[in-house]
Amino acid sequence: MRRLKIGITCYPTVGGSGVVATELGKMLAEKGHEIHFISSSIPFRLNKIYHNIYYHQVDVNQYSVFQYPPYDIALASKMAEIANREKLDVIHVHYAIPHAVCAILAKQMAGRDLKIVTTLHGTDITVLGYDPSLTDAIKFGIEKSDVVTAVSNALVNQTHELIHPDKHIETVYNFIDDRIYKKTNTGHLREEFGIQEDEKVIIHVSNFRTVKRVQDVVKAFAKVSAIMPAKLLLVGDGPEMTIICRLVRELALEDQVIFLGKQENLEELYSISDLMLLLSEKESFGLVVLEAMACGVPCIGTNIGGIPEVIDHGVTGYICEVGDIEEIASKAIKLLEDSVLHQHFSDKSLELVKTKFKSDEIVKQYERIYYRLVN
Ligand code: GMT
Repeated sequence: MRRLKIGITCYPTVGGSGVVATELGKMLAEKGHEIHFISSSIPFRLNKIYHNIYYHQVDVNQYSVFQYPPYDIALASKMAEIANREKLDVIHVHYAIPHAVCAILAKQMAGRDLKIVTTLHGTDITVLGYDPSLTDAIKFGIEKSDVVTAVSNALVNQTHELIHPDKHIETVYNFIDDRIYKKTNTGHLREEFGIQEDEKVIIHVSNFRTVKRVQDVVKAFAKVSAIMPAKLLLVGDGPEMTIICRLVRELALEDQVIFLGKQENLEELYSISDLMLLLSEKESFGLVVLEAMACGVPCIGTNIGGIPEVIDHGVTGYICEVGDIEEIASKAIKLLEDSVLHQHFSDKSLELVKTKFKSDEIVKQYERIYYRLVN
């Protein structure tokens, strides 16, 4: 098979879509493909020099004549420049708007047969899809892409229901690098965080947006900690943080909740955790659940979007209704009190990551899509 030249555009800042795009690029590069990241800053997971990976920065200048900086035009222009100069075969964009629309414009500007693969990650559909001023642009971005993928079956269905594109959308699940996400020996962290021997550790990782319902995490934790000694690790930061701090104070949980803010090397934190809670009201996949499972941590998630495709209910964790704090807490207590059940769920979580979400297989799925287009 000939090696491909692939452009990748994503939002480079912290977020699951940027993580998946970057990890995919890194794995494709390891397989010999030439990868060109085109984005406004270096994707945060691209933290060292990688053979076969190039980065092209999109400069968005602020001109006084424009009310808003012309990011989309600058991106399309950079995509066209790189597509021609590097003779890209494919450009793989993450998010329909603006990235798929920019790629379509870039293809016209470049005047070459650049193939466009678009991956939908959720927010472009589940949030922007409700904005009538954007639905036509999303539909256009999807229909004019050569191949469109989504990160869960739920997102495929939602896209059809909301946007009605005349396009087949394939599910390609997210994956994690299992060389990084695995149980590591970080017992010393328990001591450093002041976690006692007999305390169970619950973890939540998100960007603290309202859709993540972090308040439910704290409320469910309050019920668990009334029954057994426990600590809650809150990892991440975002708009809900002030409300969460207030809630923790109101529930008198200051000594049990550890606010860690944004962190890297999450595998170290998962490795000291007994349970992960992701209780969102919108979630096309829930990458943090997969990361936790890869470190042997059972998860409780909500019955929305792609979460039930990631957590196998009653096997690797539990699925509960959004906002059902009683049920979430009771399932958490059941799992944390029964060490045999917990070990079983932990083993099954590891197994699921290595089968349904096997990174090699998922990267091959993307490769097959690219070869289908260029051959
Ligand atoms: O969840 C977020 O707020 C970030 C967002 C993103 O763009 O990175 O995450 C979306 O993409 C991730 C990677 O595919 C998924 O794991 C998340 O479930 C999805 N978020 C939502 O659907 C809300």
